[in-house]
Amino acid sequence: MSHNKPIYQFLRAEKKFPLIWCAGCGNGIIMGAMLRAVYNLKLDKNKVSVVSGIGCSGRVSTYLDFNTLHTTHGRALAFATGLKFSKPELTVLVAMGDGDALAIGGNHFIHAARRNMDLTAIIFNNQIYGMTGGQISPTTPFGMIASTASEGNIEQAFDVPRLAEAAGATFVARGTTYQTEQLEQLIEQAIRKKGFSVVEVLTQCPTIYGRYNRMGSAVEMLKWQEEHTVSIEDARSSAEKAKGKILTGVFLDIERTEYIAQYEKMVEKIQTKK
Ligand SMILES: Cc1ncc(C[n+]2csc(CCOP(=O)(O)OP(=O)(O)O)c2C)c(N)n1
Ligand code: SF4
Ligand SMILES: [Mg+2]
Repeated sequence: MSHNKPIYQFLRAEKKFPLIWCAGCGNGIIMGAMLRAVYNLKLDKNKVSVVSGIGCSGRVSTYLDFNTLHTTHGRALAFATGLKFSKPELTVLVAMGDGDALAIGGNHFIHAARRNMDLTAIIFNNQIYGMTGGQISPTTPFGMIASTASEGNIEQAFDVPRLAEAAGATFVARGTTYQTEQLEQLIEQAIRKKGFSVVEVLTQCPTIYGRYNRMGSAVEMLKWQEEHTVSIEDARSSAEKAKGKILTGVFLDIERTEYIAQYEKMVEKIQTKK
């Protein structure tokens, strides 16, 4: 277990706590996993940046003592792209809600993946717009209840790993707030990757999504994750275990020239022509 690591140095606890997140919200679990991943990689906190959008998840940048940007809804990847381009020495983590990353920010998401900029996108997928009271998002599963879907969602949800892979990401993973050690490792691997990395995190929102869908307490929602997910490795070894389950783990880890490296090659080519 790695729960006692001194990650407190990365928190703006004295200035910014208490958190606005509801009791039982999974966002703090994701934040903890991010911090342990940064700690494990021995990154200098002055060379780490966390860029977030707007939403409950977006508040994460407020609480962290890195170089942080709390940007506008859907635009975190656009800000992060500019930041990484001007300061390539920074490790840039981009924290986004599911609505943030895939609805209003959907275009930025697919183009950041296509470009393969060296960013780590972490999607806090609570399957709903939490902050604004429970509208459906592009990851709300079919049939689930939301403030804008009182009879059940009639839209199909994105399969985030497949979307990220098709758009061009070079590292794609899914974790959960139930499997905290796996989540920490996935984020660590994603940060290590030179290229556009995506970690989708299934997280519980007991206050809005859980209440609309009568899923019970935060603990019961975590139990739901335990019962409804299976690691890719276990799924490979047993089709029976995998039946009807959501897969977790690394879906894709490939090499492709990263955007800034490609850009530098172009500059060199132009300069040698002179
Ligand atoms: C341009 C713009 N449109 C709409 C909003 C209102 N708004 C704030 S947060 C949010 C949705 C949040 O959902 P999600 O991104 O899933 O984050 P969560 O709160 O669930 O973490 C919306 C629609 C806004 N702030 N800015
Ligand atoms: S509304 Fe949901 S996502 Fe937002 S802080 Fe509360 S539990 Fe978390
Ligand atoms: Mg959300």
